Amino acid sequence: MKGVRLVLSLIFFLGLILLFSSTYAQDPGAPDTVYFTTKYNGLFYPLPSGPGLAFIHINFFNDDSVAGISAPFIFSGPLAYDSVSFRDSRVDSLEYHPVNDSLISQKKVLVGAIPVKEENIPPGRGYLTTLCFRITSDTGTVTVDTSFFPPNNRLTFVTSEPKGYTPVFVKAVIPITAYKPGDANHDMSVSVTDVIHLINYLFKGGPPPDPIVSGDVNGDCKLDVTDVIYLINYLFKGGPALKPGCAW
Ligand SMILES: [Ca+2]
Ligand SMILES: [Ca+2]
Repeated sequence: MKGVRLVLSLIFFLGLILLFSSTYAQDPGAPDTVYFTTKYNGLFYPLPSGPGLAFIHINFFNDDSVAGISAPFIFSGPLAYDSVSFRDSRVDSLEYHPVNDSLISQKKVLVGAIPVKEENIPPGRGYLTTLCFRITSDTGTVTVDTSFFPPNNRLTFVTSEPKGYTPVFVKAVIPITAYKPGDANHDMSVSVTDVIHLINYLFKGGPPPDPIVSGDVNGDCKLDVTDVIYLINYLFKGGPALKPGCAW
């Protein structure tokens, strides 16, 4: 009986090896890559208002067309998951870009992109998706890594053959920086000097706000003259409160 079990186990493992060697072919051509970006190279915690939304963009590069993507992620650090967004994504036009966050208690989320009726995803570079979080501490580091997601999802791109391969993956390690909305010169108070700092940056070649997201006081994800006006109204005319900057 023991012998039979041993033989069965051997057959099982040989089968697994064959399966993986045929399924996980070499990536043809230049290595396809999955990597992370944040708009201002960091995550930002607005003081004193507390957590604003933070965005970690998951990008991908492929030099051949792709027939399917399975991308499971695991994250750690002082953050609470909010949602997954396909805004500005290269796969947003696909009917099927499923998201599975049923394992979010383990800090895992699975993102897929599968052209069913559409053409394969053409070669290119840009967003796959964006993980949206609330940062829960004004200090620390957030990491996002690839993971395994049951029943059988690992980071995989599929060619049209269809063969799967694992793209190069660049793990994200992102520091958290605290800031006060409107405190463009980063002296921890908001005053007319910050108005001038913003004006100098926008119109006179001066240095950017530090961090740059502190200048987006109307929270519209852009830094322009409307932020200068908003800040002036807040300081001099009892205008509405400064908003945490949007770093989409
Ligand atoms: Ca200041
Ligand atoms: Ca703005």
